[in-house]
Amino acid sequence: MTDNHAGREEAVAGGGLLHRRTLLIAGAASAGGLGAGLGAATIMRSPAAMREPGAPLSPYGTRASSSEVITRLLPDLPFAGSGSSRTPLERLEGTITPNGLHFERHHNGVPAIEPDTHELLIHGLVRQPLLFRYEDLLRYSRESRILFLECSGNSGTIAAPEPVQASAGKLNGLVSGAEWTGVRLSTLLGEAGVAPNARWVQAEGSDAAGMTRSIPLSICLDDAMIALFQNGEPLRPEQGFPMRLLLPGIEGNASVKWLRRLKLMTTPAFSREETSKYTDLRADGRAELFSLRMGVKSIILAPSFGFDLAGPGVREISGLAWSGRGRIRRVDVSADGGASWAQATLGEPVLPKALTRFRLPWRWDGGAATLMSRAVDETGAVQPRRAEWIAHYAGGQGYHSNAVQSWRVNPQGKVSHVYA
Ligand SMILES: Nc1nc2c(c(=O)[nH]1)N[C@H]1C(S)=C(S)[C@@H](COP(=O)(O)O)O[C@H]1N2
Ligand SMILES: [Mo]
Repeated sequence: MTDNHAGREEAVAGGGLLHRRTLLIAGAASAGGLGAGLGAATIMRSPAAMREPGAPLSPYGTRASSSEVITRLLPDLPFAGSGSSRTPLERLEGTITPNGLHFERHHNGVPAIEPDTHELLIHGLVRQPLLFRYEDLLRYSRESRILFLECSGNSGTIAAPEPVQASAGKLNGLVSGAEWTGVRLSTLLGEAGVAPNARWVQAEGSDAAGMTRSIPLSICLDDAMIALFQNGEPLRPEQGFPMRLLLPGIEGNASVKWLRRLKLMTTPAFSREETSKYTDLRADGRAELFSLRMGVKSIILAPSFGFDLAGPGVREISGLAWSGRGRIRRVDVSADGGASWAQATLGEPVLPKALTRFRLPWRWDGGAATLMSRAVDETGAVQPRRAEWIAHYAGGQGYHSNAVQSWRVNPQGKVSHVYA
């Protein structure tokens, strides 16, 4: 038994799922593939690009002129102030979202903030209140972490009575992955001196929404960060320039952008964003308040809605998985609507609270197939099936939607969103 499944296909579950170590070699096995019929002369002739110097240096790179322009997915009727744009997940590869394609969620637009005049105040139950200018924070030692950021309302349409027919990004693009660099919040809180009776920290943004969220002190003293850079560059205005709170694994709403104030308190403030909004009413009539941690989740991006299959054959199923509790342990994929499952390969390194890419080869025989993915995280938490997720909540739940999603491929290769 070799470890490498190159050259042979081992079906490991129904519907044509192949062992995860099956090597996909496009075209080589099919008729008219690589090499056949090409004369040496054809191969040796140097292309035009080799016969003259290329374009000069440029101060800021651009896309390849022939490549498709990938943009954020904007709502059909964008209105000023509150709204969101989504990351076109199905058009991207790997796990890092380019800065210009990071999803946006603003409650009252993007404020124009001059870093020279912006200040961050830490006050309340502290030994000494402190005021930090942007340039003060730039002098602190920094750390970088690759993390996902997901809006609590992401994938909320999974609760709709009929499956919404839209692309994976339209349905799930309120999540992005980036390398964030900044200052550990615990360092700044340590300087201010946390009073023994402090339990909560209220964060406030300096946008016209005056967004405030109360966050348990334990999270602020753990891995919370004041982010100053995103994927190597200063934060984009849309992501909170000059500084934002970044809470790994926590619902996006609490990562307050354009951060101006942190107040230490004994209790939460019970602001609008943590009472009338971002509270989850359960089927048993009780409400989950401060349900901050994002659940274990995965979505299939290839194949997905909008990318119909041209014909039968071997292809790769791929998608993203993440969990607010830590690392992804495994992702299982089904091609027969959940009757059987096969384990996918996880892209290394698998980082805690970050997007993880999964892949699995699949031979589509041209029949109807229902594709699903189900993630398990390192705490053993399993992504719930849709019925299970729906049953947990009272009607109308749109937050913390981490239910398994399904794509149906019909015999014509058309991909649609289904409930299975
Ligand atoms: N000050 C402020 N912070 C904010 C928001 C906002 O409107 N104002 N939106 C929140 C919500 S709901 C989410 S999901 C994330 C989105 O971050 P992003 O726009 O960088 O993707 O920011 C959060 N922080
Ligand atoms: Mo959000």
